[in-house]
Amino acid sequence: MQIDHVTIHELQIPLVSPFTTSFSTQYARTVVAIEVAARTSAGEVTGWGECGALAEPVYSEEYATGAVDVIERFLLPRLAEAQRDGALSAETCASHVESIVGHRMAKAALESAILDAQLKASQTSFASYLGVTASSVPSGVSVGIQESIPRLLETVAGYVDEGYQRIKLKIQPGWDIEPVRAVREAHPDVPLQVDANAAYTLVDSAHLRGLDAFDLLLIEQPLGEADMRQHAELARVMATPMCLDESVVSAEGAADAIALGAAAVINIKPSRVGGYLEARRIHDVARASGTAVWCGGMLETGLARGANAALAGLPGFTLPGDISASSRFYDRDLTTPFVLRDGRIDVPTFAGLCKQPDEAAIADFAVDVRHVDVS
Ligand code: SMG
Ligand code: MG
Repeated sequence: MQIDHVTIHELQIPLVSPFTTSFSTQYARTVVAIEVAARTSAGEVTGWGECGALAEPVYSEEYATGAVDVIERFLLPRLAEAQRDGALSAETCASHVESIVGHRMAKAALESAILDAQLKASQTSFASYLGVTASSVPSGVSVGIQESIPRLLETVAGYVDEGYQRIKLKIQPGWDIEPVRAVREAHPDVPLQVDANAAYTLVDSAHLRGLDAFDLLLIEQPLGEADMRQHAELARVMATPMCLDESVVSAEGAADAIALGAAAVINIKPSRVGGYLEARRIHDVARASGTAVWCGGMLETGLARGANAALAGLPGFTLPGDISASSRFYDRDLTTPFVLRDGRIDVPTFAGLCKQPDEAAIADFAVDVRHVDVS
């Protein structure tokens, strides 16, 4: 395929309610969406890709306007150069931008847009590209830190009533044992897990062991992003399975985490690891060693939610993902909404990676639009 133009959309989409984690409260989602206009043997196609970076570098170093900058100034010129020598494909995209260090979320957005165009051109769904035969995947929901335990119980009860099959509670020092106990008492059988987004240190080991009483599926990223060895140490003293999110950004890193005993479970977020192709490699590495994985989320819009559902149809994804309905975060999504059916999200059958965006929504939420010529 040959790409002539790329449009970088920066959008701001309001959330249905504020989402508080140990590192921030999000009131709206700043989304960078990449639109590529490609010429293929099947004619002209448009591909879309969504960037996982938040507005500020608080989850990882990447942030939305930084991603726009790196895509425009560093990634697209390399892609333009590469396609002068031959046709582009999603499978070669990463190799053309590998001289740029890091910026995996920016790279993932670009690779996704190219993969979307490629799959649309060949009339292939992302599920069949992956070899996924599942028609739906179980849906979990991530519940932010609330102002009080009664408010938390109300929120969780609402999600359980909607049919969500697993509840993940965000925790931080001062909001951990008691909220988890309250939810476990109210819902003795609900699959439950917690996510600290790196809010603790090893000094907190004895305190964190208090969570072992609540039959949790896992504890996600209690310690810092760089603390792989310390996670292994904490895993040895806790009964709750250790899950890494922020610390695993590649298949090599996943292999190290598993070998060190730092991860009994891995949260695979395609955006965090540089795209869906690397996400599949992490799945393969984990599966070969019997390590469970599940699909994480970055409050994806309809542009990426379906691709996450397809990925989660791979056989190693044995735990429900943070793949909730559009309505969990958005009153108005960028596409027709993803809905829950019996606590599950359908694996898309349309050609490509992304649902067709609603152009009016893209225009209404636009903060900045840049056109880049890459011919
Ligand atoms: O997309 O359902 C979702 C959000 C899931 O909790 C979620 N993501 O660390 O796993 C995580 C967080 C990162 C984003 S917090 C703003
Ligand atoms: Mg997490």
